[in-house]
Amino acid sequence: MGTTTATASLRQTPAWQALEENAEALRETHLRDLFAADPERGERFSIEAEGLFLDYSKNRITEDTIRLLLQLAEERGVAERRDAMFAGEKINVTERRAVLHVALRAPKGEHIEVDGEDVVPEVHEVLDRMSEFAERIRSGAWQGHTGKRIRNVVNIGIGGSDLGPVMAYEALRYYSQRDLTFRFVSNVDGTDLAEATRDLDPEETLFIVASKTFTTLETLTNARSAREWLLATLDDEAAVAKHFVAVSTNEAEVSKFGIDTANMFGFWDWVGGRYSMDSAIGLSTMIAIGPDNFRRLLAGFHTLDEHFRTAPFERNLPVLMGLLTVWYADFFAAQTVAVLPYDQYLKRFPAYLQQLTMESNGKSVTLEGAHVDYETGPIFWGEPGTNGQHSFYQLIHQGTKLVPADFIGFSHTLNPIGDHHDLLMANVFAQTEALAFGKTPEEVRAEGTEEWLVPHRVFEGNRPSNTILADRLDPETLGKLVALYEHSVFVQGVIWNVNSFDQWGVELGKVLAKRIAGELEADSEPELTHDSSTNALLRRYRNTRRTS
Ligand code: G6Q
Repeated sequence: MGTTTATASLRQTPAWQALEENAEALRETHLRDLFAADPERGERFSIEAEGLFLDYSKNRITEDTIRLLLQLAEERGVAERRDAMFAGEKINVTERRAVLHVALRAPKGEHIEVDGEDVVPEVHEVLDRMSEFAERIRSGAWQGHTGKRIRNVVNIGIGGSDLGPVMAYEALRYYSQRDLTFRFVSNVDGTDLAEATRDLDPEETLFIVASKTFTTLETLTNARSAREWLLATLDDEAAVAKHFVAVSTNEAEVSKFGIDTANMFGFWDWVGGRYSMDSAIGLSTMIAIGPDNFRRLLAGFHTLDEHFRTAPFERNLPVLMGLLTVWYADFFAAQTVAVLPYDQYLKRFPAYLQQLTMESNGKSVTLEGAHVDYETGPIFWGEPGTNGQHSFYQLIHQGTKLVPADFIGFSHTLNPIGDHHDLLMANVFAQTEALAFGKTPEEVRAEGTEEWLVPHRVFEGNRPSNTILADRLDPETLGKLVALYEHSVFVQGVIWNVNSFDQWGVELGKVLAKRIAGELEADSEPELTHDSSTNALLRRYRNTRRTS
């Protein structure tokens, strides 16, 4: 577990101290000056690997910064911990689990062991079963209880069992079978299920209940109500077998719910919820895009895994991106990172990344349980461009907060219509340029602006961004992009010496709500022993619910 250096206080490491000095020296340096001093800067701070091009030159860094960040990665043992993850060591120490999402996309024939057992054959066994099932749905061979073919697929899951599937479905919609309808139900708010099913024919609807534990309140509540909805029309318990399948690690709970375990697709405790979109949790994705495209998605993930595992750190995309995130969070007090995909299909990508990054690195104790004395995971947020430009970009350009941003764009669009794509991409380049270089008072005056208006129209610039370009949004590319962020998160977690793979904050919510739900549902006034605010809120809710 860890290297000796990783347990030393982060702030005391030589690289950290040198980085503090480097940041101090750069505090007043403008990107304008950095670019003016080095005509090659754009090329110097760009790399291309595995079909992804990363331009990180518009960051507030020098070659010294990168050298020191790489030194920090070395001092913190990033390579050793990466190798421990790939080797199946139980690096998720608080849950005593291996962390092996990389095994989900390992090609047949590779060996990855957990507790002395090669897990790759099992992974492919499940993939083969999923493929067979997906083909039966896609071809119409799988019939519902009344003999009709399935036309609607509803994934019921939450968190990691929802965000990956919904993001991947939206991202790869272009490749989806268009005579199938996909819906995703996550919220325990009955509105979610009601709106998702209101126009569907139960005879043509398949529910995928996706839950690693199969004990999650939201998912089981939705699944039970979905079963009632189905049986209200089909009126025969036997229909459940034709209209419900499960994705889970918990066979006992699946069968207790009434789903035939022959229709269950399994995965393993070494797959974290937010790292599970390429396990059986991706069944809805596979039905949508087909098994071949799903395997292309996995191949993309694997390509980036291999890159992360083998590329030298100075040319390693997730290492560089992870280090830059640490750089702004810890040395420039940046509280957030904006993710701005210029592709409508990636509209749920920021939401997906929010869970991946914030649930992973939103931690404040080290692996050894000590409180950190430095900043850890920043807030991730974003919207697809160009929509964000017409709302919150104002703050990024002229506000008082530093918001490092990742711009993501593609050379080719999947929907060539007129000059839309050039216009879209023109905005990517224009935005990153404006953020970096801004507009000086002299430039504003030269435009003929009246003096009193000048301060309002000045753009300080010096706002950092990364630009990630790829050829087109296909299944491989999506796999590479997700793996890029997964491994970037890993690198950050190692630097900060936190466990990126547990989520005790999520577990807390699961327990608390159960207790209060009992108090809300009790027939007679329960004795409330919360604080005075919570007690009063509960009483008020109980009373108003009764009277209205
Ligand atoms: C992910 C988290 C969390 C989890 C959900 C759903 O890393 O653990 O988001 O995915 O709470 O859990 P189940 O899949 O067990 O229903």
